[in-house]
Amino acid sequence: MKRALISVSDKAGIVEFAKKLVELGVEIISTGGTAKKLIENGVKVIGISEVTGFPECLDGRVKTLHPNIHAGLLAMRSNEEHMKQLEELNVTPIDLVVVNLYPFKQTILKDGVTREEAIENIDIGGPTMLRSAAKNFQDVAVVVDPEDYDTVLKEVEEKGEVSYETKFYLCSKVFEHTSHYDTLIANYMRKQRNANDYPETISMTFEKVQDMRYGENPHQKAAFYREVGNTKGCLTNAKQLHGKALSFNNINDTNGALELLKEFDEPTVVACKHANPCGVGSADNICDAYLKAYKTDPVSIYGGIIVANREIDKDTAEEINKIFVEIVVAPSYSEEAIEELTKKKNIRVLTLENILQKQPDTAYDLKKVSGGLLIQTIDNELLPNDLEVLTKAKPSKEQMEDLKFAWKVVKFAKSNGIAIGKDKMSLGVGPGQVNRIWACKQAIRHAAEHLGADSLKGASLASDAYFPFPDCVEEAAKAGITCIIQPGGSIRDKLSIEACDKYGIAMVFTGMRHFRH
Ligand code: 93A
Repeated sequence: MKRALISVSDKAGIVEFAKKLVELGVEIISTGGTAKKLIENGVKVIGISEVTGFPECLDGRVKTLHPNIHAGLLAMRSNEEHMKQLEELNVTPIDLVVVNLYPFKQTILKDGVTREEAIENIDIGGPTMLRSAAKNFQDVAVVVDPEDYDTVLKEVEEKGEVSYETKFYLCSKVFEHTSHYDTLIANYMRKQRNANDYPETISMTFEKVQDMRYGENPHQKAAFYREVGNTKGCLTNAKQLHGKALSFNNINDTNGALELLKEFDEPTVVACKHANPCGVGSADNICDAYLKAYKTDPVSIYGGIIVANREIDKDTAEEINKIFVEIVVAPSYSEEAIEELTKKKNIRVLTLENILQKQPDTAYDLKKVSGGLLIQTIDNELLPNDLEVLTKAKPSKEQMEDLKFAWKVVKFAKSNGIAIGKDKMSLGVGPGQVNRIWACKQAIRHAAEHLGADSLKGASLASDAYFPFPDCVEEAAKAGITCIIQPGGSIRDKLSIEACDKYGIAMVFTGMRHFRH
């Protein structure tokens, strides 16, 4: 290794790295700011203009974009003709490129950043050099990540050069890095157009949060990635205060619980199992909300996930600790609550700021299918303003509150889903059934088993999609349910309305459904 080109925006560790290279007999070419820093720290460098014979110009927009650089990077050392041409053109080969790019991501994440500022931070010369060097990786080592400085130094020190395997590894890292960089630019541009569209090709990019021990099952490998951008209120921003690292299923299930929690403004607790709500309670204080969520299903909550939208106090922590739960997420905890919860080794305790912040309407919802990806806008709606009541009985104000509560719960149950609620408490949930009557029967059974059949008298039932037959109404009537909310829209709606009228049930049509698969 004879010649290195160093041009970095992130200058961390660069002085030490360059110094060692010089000690190993490598000469260094560098650009404006990088050269200045190196010289200030006593590293001998050749200015880029000496190599290009051209001044850095246009406020630095043109620094390294020159054939003297790119011929030096792209010439194949094993190709005699290439090497002969370099000699004729008086170009010296470059063996190592150290480049990290203008901080485009950091720039667009700044509050109030202008479009001009963002655009000025699109690096042109850097990715061009990375691409040239990576294409010619057999002859050029290319470092884009300061984490790799030591590996390169060690190999140059030991063998005088970087091994093929390391160069290939570094090259693959370059293309990963530049495509991430370009995707951030493409996404920024799409957002600038306020486009919520579906282009012919779509690039998305994520950054790793953590590796996981395994996936949905122990024989599957897994990692967790975060979106780049505003992820306030998202699980990727939660801070873990106690317990083992979250697993794949923990993350997926907690996400489901959080999405439901975001529908409630008053103190509310959601208990979830396998991403389905098993108990939901709202009350004047978080402890009562927890007790409601617990009571509705003291069996399923065991080993489940609890998310709360208010600070967890001592009383609530003591209640939670009476059973085994996997995860608790809340905006904060009182000191005594933390002391109480962390008595248990196996509980994971997390805080999440902005817990009620929803994703923006422009966010995409993604579903992976074999060989493809389904993309849709997220289901950010709850209820339309104009609800229709076609039954003789009309819901009272209180019943309307119960219906809305059950409707929120059913929105986040897997389809086919039915949820029953009363007095700001879910009584029964029947999620993920292959036909609606089973979901209905399950929700009723759930309530009857844990709270007694009487709990259903005067309760409200919500269905995530329309009733294809009046059988759910029949079932609800038998249980003593007095009002129902459902999208409507079946060709047999009339039969359901007639059944409601027969039993004195009030039924609200929403005109909006909430399938969740
Ligand atoms: O403006 S550029 O796209 N034009 C160039 O020719 C060029 N060459 C290197 N940006 C260019 N760079 C970038 O400058 C590097 O990728 C690096 O991020 C930065 C280092 O500049 P300085 O050494 O002046 O701090």
